[in-house]
Amino acid sequence: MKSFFHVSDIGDLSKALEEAKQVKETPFAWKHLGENKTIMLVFFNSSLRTRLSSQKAALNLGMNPIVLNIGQDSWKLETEMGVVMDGDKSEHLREAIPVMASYCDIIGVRSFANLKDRDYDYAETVLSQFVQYSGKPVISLESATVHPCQAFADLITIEEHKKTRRPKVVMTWAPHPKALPQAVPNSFAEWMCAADVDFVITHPHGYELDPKFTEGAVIEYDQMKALEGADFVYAKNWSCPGVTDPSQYGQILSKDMGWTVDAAHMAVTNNAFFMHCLPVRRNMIVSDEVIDAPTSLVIPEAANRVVSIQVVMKRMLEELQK
Ligand code: SN0
Repeated sequence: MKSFFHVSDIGDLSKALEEAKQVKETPFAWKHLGENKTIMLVFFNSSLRTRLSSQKAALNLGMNPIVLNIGQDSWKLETEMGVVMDGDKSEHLREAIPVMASYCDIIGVRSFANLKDRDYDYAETVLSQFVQYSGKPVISLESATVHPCQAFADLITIEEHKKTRRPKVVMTWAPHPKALPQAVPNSFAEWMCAADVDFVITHPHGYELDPKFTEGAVIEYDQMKALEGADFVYAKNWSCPGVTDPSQYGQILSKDMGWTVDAAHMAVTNNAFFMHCLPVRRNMIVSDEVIDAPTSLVIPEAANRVVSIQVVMKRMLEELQK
């Protein structure tokens, strides 16, 4: 695996899930693979789960992790080409990437959407520079438009908890005080469309995700109708993806608290499990009673972040051995 951005990068999903099961059962069985290998984890934005699970997975594989927080531990980096660097950015990615690459074997990058320029974000401008200038395998640790490590962990969690062969999975938009990226819902949709599940997305009008991630999904604007009979409820806020009106890209179109997932929403489901990638705003996205119920999977879901990224790192290390 040269890079990990999309569900297509992992290949056959049932094989990937089987491998995840093995990694979870015997996490230290591949400790030899990472010997004398280094992964550089580069963070342009905050992180809790991604940072810790990536380091843990690397250590499980015997690999050395190096973490760099851009702008805090390092110079502020310029990401745009052709600009006069007379501002506060001291170094360009064009130099910083090959330098970082010379110190490691794999690179993981977290770089959120700026939510100002849709074309800049959807071209994955920062991540593609890492691919172009590093010559190393690159993992998206949530980039402008995707969060594949999260979506893979979500799929593993659904596989572990499903009670029917083909469960109904509903992703619902929920309100949030800030404008958030579409990376998590994009990837969740992309992975669910590829998985063996009935997948429904519900959101207010104007929040339509980019169709390249939602092909095969049912879009239902009536949230209650969407939730009927659900086996898994996946809540997430995202800002306007600008699909129908590009001028609204990155904006908050609704803060309708009627969309907050509460007991009344869960009552129409098939005693569904509740999921969220975290961090979550309690009583905005989900009520306390729903997230604190035994059917809430937020903690096992976060624990599976080690498993998903360990499968990805393991495959990259196996590739490097060839
Ligand atoms: C990020 C997002 O993409 O929605 C990371 C999720 C893994 N979430 C946030 O930035 C939440 C920030 C907040 O203040 O609630």
